[in-house]
Amino acid sequence: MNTSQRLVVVSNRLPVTVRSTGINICLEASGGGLVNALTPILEVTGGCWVGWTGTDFHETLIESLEQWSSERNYNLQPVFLTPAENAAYYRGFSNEIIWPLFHGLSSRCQFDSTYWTGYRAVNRKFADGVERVAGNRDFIWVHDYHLMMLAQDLRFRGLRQQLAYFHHIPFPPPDTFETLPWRSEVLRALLCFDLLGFQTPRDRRNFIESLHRCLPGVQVSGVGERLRVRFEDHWSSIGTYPISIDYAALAAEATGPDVTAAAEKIRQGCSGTAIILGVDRLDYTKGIPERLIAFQSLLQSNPGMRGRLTMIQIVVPSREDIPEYMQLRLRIERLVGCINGEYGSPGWVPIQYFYRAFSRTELIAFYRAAHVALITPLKDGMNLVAKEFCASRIDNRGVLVLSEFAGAAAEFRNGALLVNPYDTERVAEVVALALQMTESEQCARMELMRSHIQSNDVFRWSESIRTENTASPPADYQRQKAALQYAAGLLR
Ligand code: GDG
Repeated sequence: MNTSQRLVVVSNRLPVTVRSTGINICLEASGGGLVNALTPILEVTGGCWVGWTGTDFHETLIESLEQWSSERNYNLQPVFLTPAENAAYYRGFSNEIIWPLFHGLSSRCQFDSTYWTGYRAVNRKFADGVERVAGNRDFIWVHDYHLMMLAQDLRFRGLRQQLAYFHHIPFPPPDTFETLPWRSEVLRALLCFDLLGFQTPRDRRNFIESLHRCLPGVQVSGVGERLRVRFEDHWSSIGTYPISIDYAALAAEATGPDVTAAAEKIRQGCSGTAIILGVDRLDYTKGIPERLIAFQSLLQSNPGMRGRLTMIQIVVPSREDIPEYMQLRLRIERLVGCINGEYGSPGWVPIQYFYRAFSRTELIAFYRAAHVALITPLKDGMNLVAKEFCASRIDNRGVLVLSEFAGAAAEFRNGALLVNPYDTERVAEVVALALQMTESEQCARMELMRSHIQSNDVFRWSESIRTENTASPPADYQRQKAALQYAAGLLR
């Protein structure tokens, strides 16, 4: 993409949250790194964002979205989903098949073929939305596992624009991936993108190995960070682009008087004890019960530490309509209750537990108040909390204890203390080491991580994908279209 090219972003959700106040509809901008990184580019290029509203068809909402767009230099193109489409595409295929499978937890998958049918249909619905807004010279950038079939659907309709895809979650090893009943259909569709981006070299390697395993005839060329794959006369560039955060904004916000006052209040609320912090969306991939068990083990084997440290665990509600997530919440709350009941003493509660989202200011205050950030997902595409914790540490203090299975571990090998989240006794030992780390070692490690994030922020991330050279030998679109039609015929 050249930087003047109009950008069309496609993601599962629009960058706004719809709130209904009786008869009125109100739109609130969603926060987050992706929205912050992409909206300036959309503004400058007069682009468009295509995504689900989170609702079924809604006449008044269309007017509200048009009103929103008219106040900015970019448009929001809504996709509406019926409850049945939501159940099959989002709750079913995305959350009960791809999410657990790609995080290496295949025993949790529900391989229901109606989910697949629904997923295909909704990807076509997104293609309708993209086709409605895409201009000839646009750069179309699709995000994440909800929309893996989209490029194939768009090529089917004859769209020839540059199509890029970024995969936010891990890509599993071939032995895991090949259990997906629709493995070759998914890979064929992904190879209709001109550019495929992954979080880590390991994800990209797993993808390439899965191609070799499941798609005979695929050709891979190149070495190092950027590879090129040829399949049925189409070339795709495959690269590693670790996502990041808006470092400058976060570091600046962390110096604010509101944050400083809130951090002080948090420390006082823990009676000056050392603070170990966990911040996660409610999800079984985040390893929250395992982390609580590690903390329990720390208290069990170090009686001298009791009363001298506090764990703060923030859990942000997520996917609450899925029974498995509610069971996870209950499990976490039972564990917190057991540990507090067993080890607490008058004036000291070992775990402060919050099941809600905090404001940005409050969240940064938690980051600044903590002595140790304990981030131990069982598997994670990147984990932005780890990067946000470091960016907030304007004092260059604090220790990051990080799961070796988080994408961020690939960048923080020398700064963080890496742990296997399943090895709860070792996690407890490493937390004990973190609490004893000298200030000079904390400083050296934190500086290393902060300067890495500063020079590899979210703007650099989006720039590196937008300017990637995807130039490929001119595709023979007629042949490619015929191959796609043949593949689709096999699907019916
Ligand atoms: C997916 C992938 C990948 C958390 N608590 C509060 C709050 N947060 C914000 C954090 C952070 C975000 O939520 C969580 O991001 P993560 O990266 O940790 O995890 P996922 O939501 O699972 O994201 C992940 C990511 O996509 C990007 O590619 O890193 O691997 O799973 O930004 O700040 N925000 C507020 N209050 C809270 O209490 N305001």
